Amino acid sequence: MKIAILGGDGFVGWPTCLHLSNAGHEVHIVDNLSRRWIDTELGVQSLTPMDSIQERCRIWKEVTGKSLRFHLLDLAKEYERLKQWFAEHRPDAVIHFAEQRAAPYSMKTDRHKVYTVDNNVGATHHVLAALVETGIDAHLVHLGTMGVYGYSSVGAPIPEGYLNVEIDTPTGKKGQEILYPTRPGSVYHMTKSLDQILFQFYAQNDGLRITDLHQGIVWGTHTDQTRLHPQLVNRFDYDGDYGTVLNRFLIQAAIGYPLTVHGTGGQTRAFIHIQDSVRCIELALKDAPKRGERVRIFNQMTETHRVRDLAEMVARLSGAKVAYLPNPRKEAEENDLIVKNDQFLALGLNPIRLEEGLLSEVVDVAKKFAHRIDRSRVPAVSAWTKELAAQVDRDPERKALRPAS
Ligand code: NAD
Ligand code: USQ
Repeated sequence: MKIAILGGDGFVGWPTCLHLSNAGHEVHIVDNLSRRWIDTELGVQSLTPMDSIQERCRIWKEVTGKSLRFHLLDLAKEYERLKQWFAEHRPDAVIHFAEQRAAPYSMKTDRHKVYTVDNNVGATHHVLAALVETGIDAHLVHLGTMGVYGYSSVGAPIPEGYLNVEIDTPTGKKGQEILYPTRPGSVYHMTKSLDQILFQFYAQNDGLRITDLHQGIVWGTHTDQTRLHPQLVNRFDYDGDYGTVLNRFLIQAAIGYPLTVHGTGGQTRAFIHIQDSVRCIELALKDAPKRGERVRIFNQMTETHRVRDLAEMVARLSGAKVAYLPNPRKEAEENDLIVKNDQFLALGLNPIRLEEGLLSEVVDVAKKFAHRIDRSRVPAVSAWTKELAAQVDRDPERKALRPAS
């Protein structure tokens, strides 16, 4: 297949490009490199040294003989160019990763909120409108988030996207299938909820074939292909805005930094290893919906864990200390989470479980590149409200974690 990978320079996008190119597909990366610019804005860098996207593609060709083509394009700002690109390249499938994906970044200031909504909703809508306008019958696979469901304890498993409800009508109860009600916990997660409505409309109105993958927190760093050469290494975010919880705990353990648990650590979240994430995308690609079918939604996660249990596990493994800090986010202190993921299991996914070997692999990567870590960028300082920001600022334990300036 000819596949356009939008956002193919990112943490999940890059290993997906390699995986699908390795499987024999013709892969085109479309990215505006905004994630690299955000690193510059925040004054941070990936833990792992990343080459330019052009150099990464050159190395892939050298190692495997396979081509990856890179196209610099801003999906949110360059609608006409995107349309032309689709008309010229006519991909069989489009995988859409190209959004601002950090909840803390989306909550930093009003400017960051506006950017995140404009970028994410703009990019998604432009892709949909351009597919309709160019008449390309490509399967669109979008990376959504488990966070659209929200994290209140409902006491029942979260279904894959849809909920059957009964509505009282004058002639009795009528059954209906609706999108599971969204309860996003950040501006970023809200954009993924908005994406869902856009998909529903374009599938229903224009017959677009769309799969939305509600993904949990991705952890780990290497996949089979990124291991092939040091310059194919994946990016690895550790900072307080882009680093995700388990990967953060693992680098913190590697550099002797106390594990930064927010609040009681009673938050339960869904997780998936990066290798499984790329496998799931391939499985979803092969199982395309037909024209006129409703949006296909998969829960792309393999296990759930409570944040404090993860911290204790990493502490046991590494001897790290655990720091319970005031939570900068407005989120439930404790929640249960049971998630259905039957569709991927039925398609043959054999999940990688969180286990010591893989955890140690990340700690080893972190130790190797520990000299690249700026400890002052480790604390999470973006707060969801001004009151939470003040609380976080007053906390003596957090102050103790800050390096002297
Ligand atoms: P990332 O930030 O590393 O990669 C996103 C890529 O998209 C970057 O290369 C960026 O430059 C590009 N991009 C952003 N806006 C663009 C635009 N307007 N035009 C062109 N390119 C643009 O993110 P990631 O961790 O690889 O996540 C990829 C997708 O998966 C995101 O949509 C995210 O919401 C979703 N997701 C990620 C995780 C996770 O734990 N990383 C979990 C669940 C879902
Ligand atoms: N947390 C800590 N300590 C930290 C960092 C985070 O306790 O140092 C807590 C947070 O308060 C939160 C939980 O860990 O309760 C998860 O935070 P996270 O930053 O790992 O994940 P999140 O903000 O939800 O976002 C990440 C990705 C996002 C994706 C989402 C999937 O950045 O792109 O959509 O995971 S999900 O969480 O399932 O919605």
